[in-house]
Formats: sequence, structure tokens, C-alpha cells
Amino acid sequence: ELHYPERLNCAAELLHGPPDDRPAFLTPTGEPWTYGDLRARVDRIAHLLTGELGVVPGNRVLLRGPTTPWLAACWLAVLKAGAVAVTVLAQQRPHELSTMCEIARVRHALCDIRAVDDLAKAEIPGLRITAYGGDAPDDLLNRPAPATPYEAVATAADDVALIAFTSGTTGRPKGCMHLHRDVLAIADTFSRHVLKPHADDVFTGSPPLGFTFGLGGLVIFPLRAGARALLLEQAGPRQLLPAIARHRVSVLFTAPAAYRALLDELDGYDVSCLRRCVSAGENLPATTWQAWHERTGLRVINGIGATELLHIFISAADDRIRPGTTGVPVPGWHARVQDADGRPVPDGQPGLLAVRGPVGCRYLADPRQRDYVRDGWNVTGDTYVRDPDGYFRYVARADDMIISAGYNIAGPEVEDALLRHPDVVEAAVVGRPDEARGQVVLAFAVLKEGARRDAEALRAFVKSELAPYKCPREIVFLDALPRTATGKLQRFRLRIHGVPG
Ligand code: 3SK
Repeated sequence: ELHYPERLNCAAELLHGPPDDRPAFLTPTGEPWTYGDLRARVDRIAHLLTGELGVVPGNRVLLRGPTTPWLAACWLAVLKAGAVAVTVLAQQRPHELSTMCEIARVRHALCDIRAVDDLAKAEIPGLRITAYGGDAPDDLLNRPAPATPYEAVATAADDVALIAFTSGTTGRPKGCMHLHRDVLAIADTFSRHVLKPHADDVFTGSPPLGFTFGLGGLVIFPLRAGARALLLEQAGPRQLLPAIARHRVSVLFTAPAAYRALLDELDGYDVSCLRRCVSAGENLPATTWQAWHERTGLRVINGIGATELLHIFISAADDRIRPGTTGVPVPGWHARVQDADGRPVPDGQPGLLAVRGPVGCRYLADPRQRDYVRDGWNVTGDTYVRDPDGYFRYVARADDMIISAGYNIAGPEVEDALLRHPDVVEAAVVGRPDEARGQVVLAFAVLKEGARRDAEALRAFVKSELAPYKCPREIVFLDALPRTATGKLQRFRLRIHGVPG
């Protein structure tokens, strides 16, 4: 059970504690920001917000920009001033930004100068955009502002701190409201019990701060532990690997596809400093877990999280990690597998994953709330099996089950078999409508550079790995798979177009 005081400002809590001279944020090129620098800059931005910009508690402030210490400082300042941070991704286009601002009734935006154009193009009525990060004299961060400490607004633990958008892999975006206590709760459950961070840990990773996976892993968890984070604007394998080695990173957050890409580039880098590697955003195939373990000796912490629930709620720590499973409910969380009517299904049988814990789904003015929260359980849209010993095993997204001639086939199981082939780097499997069988299995594969595109050989390989009814009827070779801005595979585009348009 987590207990927080009735009056709680999570930004003030996250900033409180470490000595002024301890590093808080690092970047590949700039000077480190100490906790003293961070506190002073957050206070300066909070003064500007509530002074010149006229922001009052409860106002929603859009934050947009690459992953930099300034973006993290703006997020903390908005919360410290009692306003609500609305986080979006740098990749989101004017039309999407305009929908999100309309849903969240945003009137103010703090935007990295490099990301202002798209936001300005969206022509959002009544939106005041304040740019930061440039050399102009009117740059927010170059303006004179009181150097005096800013007294945090005494928000309630139950006040909204954050609106994070999810569009899943399709559809009108949904704004998920999270409270001041939720922000601390993810650090005091997943981070505390699974990562067990120390003040001398160095966190880094690829998910952007506009995705709650990144916000938790790169800002909330390190600050809650009094540790430091290396913030990377570009976080592909070619930037991550040298950065890990140079800054002696100990905690890494990234997605399954990135672990595979890192493996291809690993030669010559010393990553012995890593102590925790977290994978989420999508299911981690056992093949990727094994390959990472063989090369590094590290046991990847696989987790399932959701923007609706802010961060990871099922995972496993240390020796309890079991490859091929997601793990067990994080302490503080409960999980079960149920049928479409909300009745628990027996262990060993597939059903819908339902969870409850310290954070719940609260969509902002969206009737889809009724589908997600049923009888107090958050129904995530994933199909899972609970093993008799309590481990949760991912089967598919609920709509990724393929039913062919009466057989239930989980797309991810076939993808995992394809990934076991040495030439395959990425795989996606969907059901294609078929008159005789209802659906047939259609696979998409991305091969290693120079590998021969031999669909028949690959089908024969899958047949040697799985029951023949699971073998793809057809395999289409692509140069890349279609993904969302947060890196999730867009199976619906493969389903609709056969090949992505
Ligand atoms: O989308 C996810 O899978 C996720 C994972 C971890 C933390 C947060 C999120 C949204």
C-alpha cells in the first residue's frame, strides 16, 4: 500500500533531496546539469509561467521537443506551478497536435525552437506558443527572471499532473489523465521493486519524454532515486552504444526491436557497466532475450506497460526473470486473465489481461473509458495466459489472434519462429481474410543486408519450428515494418493494405 500526504506536488518531491552539486542530467556534448542547476532552472521557468505567461493552476501546458534537460525542466516547472503538462511526441504532425490541443483545451505551449514550425502550422485557436532553446533575446530561457526560489503550488495528491495521449496503433487520440500521486507511484512500485536503483546509477534509453515509457525511465525514476540520466536527442544503436560506454550507463530503457539492432552493432563496445536492461513498448520475443543474454550476460527485464496506466505493471526482477514470459504483477499491482464478460478464466487458458493497482485509466472526456475500465479492472486489450505458478505469458494483442480453419494462431508466436532464422531481423504476422479458412497467416519479414529473399526456404524453416497449420501461407519481404511514433508495430496497416502504403 502506498500512502501519500493529501497535499502533494510530485515535482517538488522529485526535486527535493540530493545535494546541489550531484549531477542530475548529462548530455553527450553539454555540461552536466547538477541538482542545483536543475532546481534553479525549474524555478526560473515556473516564475515565467505564472508571471509573464499568466498560467494558473489547472491550466494545461503543451510540451514539445527532443529529449533534452530543458524539456525535462519545463515538465517539472509546469507541475511545480500546479499546471498540467500535456506531453506529445516530436513526430506528431499539425493535424494530430490540433486534435490533442482541442481535447485537452490547451492554451499554452512550451516548445523547443526546432519543433515550433509544425506547432505553428497547426494554427490552434488561442494557443500561445513560447519557444525555448534558441539564441533569440525573447527565448524563454534567455529572459531575465527572478532568481528567487519558487514555492511549489500546494496541489492535492489527487490533482491532475499530466495528460498523456495514446492513439494505440490507430484511431482518435485518447488523453490519459494522471495525478500527482500516480507520478510517484510508478517510481515507488516498478522502479523501487524491480530496478532497485542507487543514487550512483546512470539511466539512459531511447523512448522520448513524450511517451510515458521514456518520461518514467529517464526523468521520474532517476530523480526519485537521486540518480542521474543521460538524455539523448538521437538514440539509435549508433548513438546509444558509445554513450553507454562513455558515461558508464547502468540502467537502459529501450524496445525489443532496439535490442535486436543493438546486437548487430555491439562489437567493440564495452557495455559491462550495464546492470539493468528494460524492454517494453511491445512484447519481447524469447529469441531476443536469449541473444542479448548470450552476448552480454545480462537478463533483460521484460515489462508490459500502458499510457493508460502510466508505466509498467507486470515484470520480474533478478532471478525471477523467466525468458518468454512477462513476469508477475509488480508489487502493488494485481492482474488476472478473464473472458469477454469479465469472468476469470482458469490458469493455462488464454483470455484478456485485466489489471488494477495504484494508477488507473482516466480518459479525458472519452466514452471509450467504459471499454477500458470494467468492474474496477483495467482491460488492456492484450491476450495473456497465466501459468499455474503465477507467471503471465503474452499471447497477442486481443485483435492479433488469427483464426484459421478453426485453429487459434497467435501472430507473435509465428513472428518469434521467423526471428529464430539467422537472416531475419524483423517480422510481423497478420491474418488475411480467406473464403475457405476464415483467415490465413500472412507474414512480413525484413532480412539482414544481402540475405536472399527466399520465401519457400523461410516457410520450410517455420514448419520445422511450429505446427504446420501455423506456417504463413505467404511471406512478403519489406525493407522496414510500419511503426507508430513510439515504435509500436502497426499491424493494422499490414492487414488493410497487405503491403504498407
Ligand atoms: O506502451 C507501453 O507498452 C508502455 C510500456 C512501458 C511504460 C509505458 C508504456 C506506455
